[in-house]
Amino acid sequence: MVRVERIRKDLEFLAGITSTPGEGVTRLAFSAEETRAREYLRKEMEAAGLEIYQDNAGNLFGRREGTLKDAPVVMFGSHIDSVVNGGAFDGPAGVISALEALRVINEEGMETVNPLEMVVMTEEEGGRFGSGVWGSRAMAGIVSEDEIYKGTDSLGITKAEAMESFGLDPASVGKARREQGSIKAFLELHIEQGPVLEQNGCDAGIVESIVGIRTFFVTVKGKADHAGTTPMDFRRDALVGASRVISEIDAIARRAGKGTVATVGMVNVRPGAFNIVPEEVQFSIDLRDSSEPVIEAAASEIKKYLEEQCSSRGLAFSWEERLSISPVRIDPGIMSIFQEVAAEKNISTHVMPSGAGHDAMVMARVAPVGMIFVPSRNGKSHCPEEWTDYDQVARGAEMILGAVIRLAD
Ligand code: HGY
Ligand code: MN
Ligand code: MN
Repeated sequence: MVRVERIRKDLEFLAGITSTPGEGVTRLAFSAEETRAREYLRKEMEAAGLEIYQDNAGNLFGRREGTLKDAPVVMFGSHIDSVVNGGAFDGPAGVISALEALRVINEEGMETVNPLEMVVMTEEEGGRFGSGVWGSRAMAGIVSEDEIYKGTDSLGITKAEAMESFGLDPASVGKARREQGSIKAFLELHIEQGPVLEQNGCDAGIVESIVGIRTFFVTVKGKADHAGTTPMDFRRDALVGASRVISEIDAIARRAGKGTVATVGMVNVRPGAFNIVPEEVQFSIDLRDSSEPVIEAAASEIKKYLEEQCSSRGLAFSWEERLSISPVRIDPGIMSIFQEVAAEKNISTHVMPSGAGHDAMVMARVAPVGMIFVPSRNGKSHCPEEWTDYDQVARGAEMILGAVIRLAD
């Protein structure tokens, strides 16, 4: 049996490692906070008898050998990097469930045929460099040179520089790629980040599909001018143009499809003074749907409207795609394993889609994946109010434990 007091201790410790104490968890990729969190996890992983290693993308692994040495590994875990001012459970709930499952396997001296690896994925959120699911994309072999050497964080630091300060060699990221067939299954426990489980009074969600995600960064370029002396007809105001596009993005998503969502979460205005006509505006677009063609159509409609607005206002623009991950269907075999385990352990479940993106949707390129959710109080996430009861995490951890044992035998 997993032990909820250990899960609580781990999660409370990690919740305290943040660069914004009192304002939620901020633990960005390759940061001092992530380093401290990893030091804690390394100690706990060692105590659980795991062989610890890090791959060339920065993913941290704890491995337990099986009886069949080079058999494909059963991998499970999640991430510990967060969004800015985020919550304490998005990511860590999955990492600590994996750790606790391995503690139990170790304490009970269980043997498995396949080796087991828990994983702490690197930069799932993309909160620092704008392109997330980095660790799983490195394992799937779909990272780009540009994002390593060109993409920068808000301080102008490139991912390459951040990786070097983290003791990694950015040029060798390719070595993190996993061969097809080398991973028997990848399992992830995650908080639901929505209200469905709570509304249905269910202990756990069994995920059946994960939405596809496209993110873009758009820069609209106009002309800086004096706010007092420049007549309205002579202006090339980048912010007026960008704001027309941003409100149309909302309308396009509402028209596109039932589950289509689009979010403009970041807007930077330059030079950003009250008495200067804005010269340049950069904004992000996060577009999601369970159907790829719907995402395609919405993205091209947004781009077309951007072109029209810019040409009619004498503005220029750049359109950069940062992330493009296809929608994923979860392996039905793994879903039924989760159902069996839940039934055995008297855990109530609800089959559901995931509107949030996760490493599991990328890992589906290299292995069959399975995903379960544990409830989020009031459906809140990506904010300091994010909460899941520790015994709810423990029930999810029991499902991960049961599924891992089945898959590794
Ligand atoms: O953005 C997401 O869906 C996830 O929380 N990274
Ligand atoms: Mn998240
Ligand atoms: Mn997450």
